[in-house]
Amino acid sequence: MSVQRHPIEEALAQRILLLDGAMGTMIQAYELDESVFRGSEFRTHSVDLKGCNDLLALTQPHLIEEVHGQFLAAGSDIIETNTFNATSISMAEYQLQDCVYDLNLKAAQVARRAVDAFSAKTPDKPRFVAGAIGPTSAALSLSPDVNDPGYRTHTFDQVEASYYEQLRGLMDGGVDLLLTETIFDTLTAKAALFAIDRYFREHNVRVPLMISGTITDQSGRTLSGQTIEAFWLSIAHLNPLSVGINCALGAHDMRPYVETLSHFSSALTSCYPNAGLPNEFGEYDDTPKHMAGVLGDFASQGWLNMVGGGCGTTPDHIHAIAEAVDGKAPRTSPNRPDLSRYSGLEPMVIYPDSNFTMVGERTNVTGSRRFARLIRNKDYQVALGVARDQVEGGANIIDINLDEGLLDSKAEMTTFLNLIAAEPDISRVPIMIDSSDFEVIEAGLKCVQGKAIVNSISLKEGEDEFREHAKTVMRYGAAVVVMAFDEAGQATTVEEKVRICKRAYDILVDELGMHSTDIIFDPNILTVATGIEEHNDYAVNFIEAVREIKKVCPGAKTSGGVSNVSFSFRGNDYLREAIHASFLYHAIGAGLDMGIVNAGQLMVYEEIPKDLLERIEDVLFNRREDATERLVDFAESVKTAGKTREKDDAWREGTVEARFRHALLHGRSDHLDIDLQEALEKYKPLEIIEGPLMDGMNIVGDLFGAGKMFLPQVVKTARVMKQAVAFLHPLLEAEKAGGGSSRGKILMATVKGDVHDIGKNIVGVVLGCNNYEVIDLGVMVPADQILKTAREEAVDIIGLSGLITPSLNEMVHV
Ligand code: THG
Repeated sequence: MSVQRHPIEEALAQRILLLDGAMGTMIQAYELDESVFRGSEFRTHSVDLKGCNDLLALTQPHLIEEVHGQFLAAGSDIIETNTFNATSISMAEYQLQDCVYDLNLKAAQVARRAVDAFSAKTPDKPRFVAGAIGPTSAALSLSPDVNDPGYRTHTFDQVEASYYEQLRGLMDGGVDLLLTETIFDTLTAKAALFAIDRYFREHNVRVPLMISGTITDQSGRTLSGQTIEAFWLSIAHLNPLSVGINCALGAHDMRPYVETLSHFSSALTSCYPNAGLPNEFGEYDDTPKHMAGVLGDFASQGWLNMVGGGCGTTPDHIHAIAEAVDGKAPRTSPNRPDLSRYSGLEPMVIYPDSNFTMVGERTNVTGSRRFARLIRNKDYQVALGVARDQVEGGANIIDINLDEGLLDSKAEMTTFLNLIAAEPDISRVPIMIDSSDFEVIEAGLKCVQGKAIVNSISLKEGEDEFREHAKTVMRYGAAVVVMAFDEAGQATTVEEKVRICKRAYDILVDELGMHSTDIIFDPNILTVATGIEEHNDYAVNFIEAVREIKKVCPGAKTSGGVSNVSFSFRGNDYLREAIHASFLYHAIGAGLDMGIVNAGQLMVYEEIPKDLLERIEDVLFNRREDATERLVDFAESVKTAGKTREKDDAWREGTVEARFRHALLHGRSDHLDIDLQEALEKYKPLEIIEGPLMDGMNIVGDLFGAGKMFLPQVVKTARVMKQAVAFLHPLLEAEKAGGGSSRGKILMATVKGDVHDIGKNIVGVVLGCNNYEVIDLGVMVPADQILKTAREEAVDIIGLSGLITPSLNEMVHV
């Protein structure tokens, strides 16, 4: 492959390049009638063709060339072909699906002619033709039927094939670039990108690729529900020249999204807004002056590499924008740290200081009898509930496995993932597609718009198959779990595990060019305490292998199926959970990044009774010959103890302070009201919050910091705290009513990107009790709203809340 820079990259290093404006609006101005659209070629076509703009490249090429010429004269560096709808899928509406290759070929040639004619006049300033690829009318993540959310009008393969045909025409017509634009459903765009990648490979060519998504409204999401960063993560694998935003909004409303994108995208940034929102007559009102003002400011902020106009923009708009950005430095891409990033509707990033990442295990027909029964009975609504419970229980990712002899696993994977796509509270997290049949995995990859994780591939069948599977994973832009298996079977010793993972790493990274951060090694969590001596080192071997793999495979993550370790104790859930908590504590200490777990059911390591913990750790670390027997014996007693422990009310006998501590640590709110009533005999309402409740919170904070509690457990704690504060709130208000005048106005908000608000809420209550006037904007609050309110309300102080790494950056930004 040549590393020579494309001429457009030379130009982009120098300046902000100008795209063109709207072809559609320009064509409308000609007020063409049916016969003009038909030309001589389609005089007898059976359906009306008026309004089929893409046909004009065939029937009225001079007219299209004239429009291109007007934009070039206005200053456009990049001209888009008139092919936005020129796919068989969209053209079927006019029964023109058989002309698609010709339409694209001719449109590319027309644009080529216009551009070449112009470039000849200004040899020092090259211009470019971008083959425009629109979204089609097929939305692969959305059902057109509200009563059937799993229904799709087209398959991924059909959409891919339709795009491929369009591409043949565009490429044969000589385009310089490809521009996939107005993406409102990322899965459809992925099908286009898949076709582009296939075309490049099959023809051994490559042209720079521009990708432009559409944020449909002020929600900041695409129509299919992705945030701009989740969208970016879904399409970044094709190494696009640029990623940007176009259509739907006017320039002004795009501001926060362009800013966000420019801060994280490692590709160049483009932006071509509509001339405002359509008015009641469907016309666009933003004037050239207005648009140029806003876009010129974006350029001054350093956000832009390419800029132009969408619907409603004319050569006058382009001319004004060209003047506004003239001489302004193009954006330089930020240096992004190399992190593991996945996405559902929202991004999921593993930072160096991230907590352990939990993959929900319950949506697995072999891992859950209940889920298996629901799928067999096609009781999908309840099966979706299993997925939802995992996410609500704290799963950052959900593992989906539908491998069962009696099921059509490919069909079930397709059905279930299509259904998940319609549930934003589930599909906000990335999907881990789990199957031992690679065809099922590929079927799954065709149903997810986010950046998914394939679970799994391995060297089991040798290097050739491994390479083929890995390449397929890369083509879909997914990350991948690699199991420590080779031709000889599953690795059980530390040496084998590390050797196989390193061998796989070298093939993936050095040979295939996979990003190391897209690899997740699973060095096999195997069952201990089976009574078979060879199994005794299984747990400790996994833990030690993780430590080594993290050293020899930089960037790669590690994972494992945690519940496997305790299969010997099936039926004794209490013991199994204690084993998982102990195993995880040590594995995480060795560097384990993620695990497939029952997300809602994690025990607090610190809470495992010490005598039990000792016996568990004897087994996990193979510390004594009789470790298994001792644990099995002990297990009999905790089995019954575990059952009674559920209803164990011994903690109710402690002091009220101790009871609050217990309730917070265990996330229990069932006795909260009684305990609060009792505490009120001793404390003032505010003192309860600042005293025993905060003491309990601090203990939880310390355990969390020490890795002995996980985020979902802490979230349960927060819920209890919230309930306690809610209970005390009216009393606090009543007390305050007698108080003096306001001591100042404080605005508080949890910043964009974060939903955590417990600390903020407590501070708010305490401040309120001290006669400060608190304005609380809630969670996920964008910067502009915070600043606007601060000004309007003339506040004295702004207090921002955020818990996780990305929100820290956002706080700095605000
Ligand atoms: N590595 C990778 N993927 C995996 C595994 C792994 N996927 C599947 C599995 N292992 C991880 N998932 C589970 C899910 C459930 C259980 C174990 C592992 C489990 N289930 C209870 C049981 O079988 O006793 C369920 C009982 C029930 O509710 O029916 O333990 O290692 N990459």
